[in-house]
Amino acid sequence: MTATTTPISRSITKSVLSREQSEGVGARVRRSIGRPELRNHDPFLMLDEFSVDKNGGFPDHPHRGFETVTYMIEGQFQHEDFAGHKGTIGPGDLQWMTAGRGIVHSEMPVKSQTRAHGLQLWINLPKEHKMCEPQYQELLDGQIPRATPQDGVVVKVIAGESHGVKSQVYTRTPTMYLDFKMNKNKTVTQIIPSTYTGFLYMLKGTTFIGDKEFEGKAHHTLTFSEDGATTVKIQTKDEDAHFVFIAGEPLKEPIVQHGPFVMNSSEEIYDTFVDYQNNKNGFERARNWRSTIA
Ligand code: FJE
Ligand code: FE
Repeated sequence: MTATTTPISRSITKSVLSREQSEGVGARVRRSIGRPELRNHDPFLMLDEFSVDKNGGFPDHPHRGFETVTYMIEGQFQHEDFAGHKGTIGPGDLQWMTAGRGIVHSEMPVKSQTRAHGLQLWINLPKEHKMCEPQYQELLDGQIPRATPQDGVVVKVIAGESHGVKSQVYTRTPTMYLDFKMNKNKTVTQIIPSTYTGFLYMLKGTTFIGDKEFEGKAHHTLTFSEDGATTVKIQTKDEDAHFVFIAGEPLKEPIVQHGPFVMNSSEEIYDTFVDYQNNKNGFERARNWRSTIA
């Protein structure tokens, strides 16, 4: 018999740099989750740090079977869908969109500015929610609760819980999404359920994670060990840092993805093509629809 002990803090198993690549129309993205080295990070499908100028964007396109979470860092971004849902989000604002059975929409920067910069996360939906009615949860920066575990550490709680502060966002896939701003020379411990997979995506500065002080720098994704530990220890040294902490319960269901459609089998993907083509089963309003912002 071998005795195994669960470590206190998760450690880092992988560090991957995301360089800019082209996506959409004239948009640049640094792809984190979803790139070859970071595929199948169940329940997460994709994380892009996007940067779009007034000539670029993500014009009319569909989604089915998952959620897109758009979090703005800088600039103004517009959204319009085939049901007439329209809005603009600015720095610090959040749009949590459950595509469910079907959304067709356009995501474009507001034209009168130099650039729109943010993060878009794709979260897979459990089998029983893939064909749900679409839903939006929109939060302005000021409506997102903050935890201040100590001076010089501010955590925006987008989803889940940090230091006693809870988000009201409804997650069909259990998810934590935290935005950390840490001054230099700070140490903070974040609690994470033992079964969650997760990672940090660094936006600015340098962090040191776990007891082995694994170094994380800007535009790197740092994946957590899956060893059942229920904390992540995060330190800064001689630089301030800004990063997002994303974790969730793996669905452990088959994933068949074709671009913006993510289902459990190739039959369901085939049915999705037929539905999209024939404006059925959630795509009714796609018939002859064109966005006015693209
Ligand atoms: C998409 C290509 C795409 N990253 N980041 C293919 F570009 C997209 C897509 C996005 C996207 C949108 C925003 Cl606002 C931010 C993004 C990819 O829209 F869905 C497919 N299938
Ligand atoms: Fe989209």
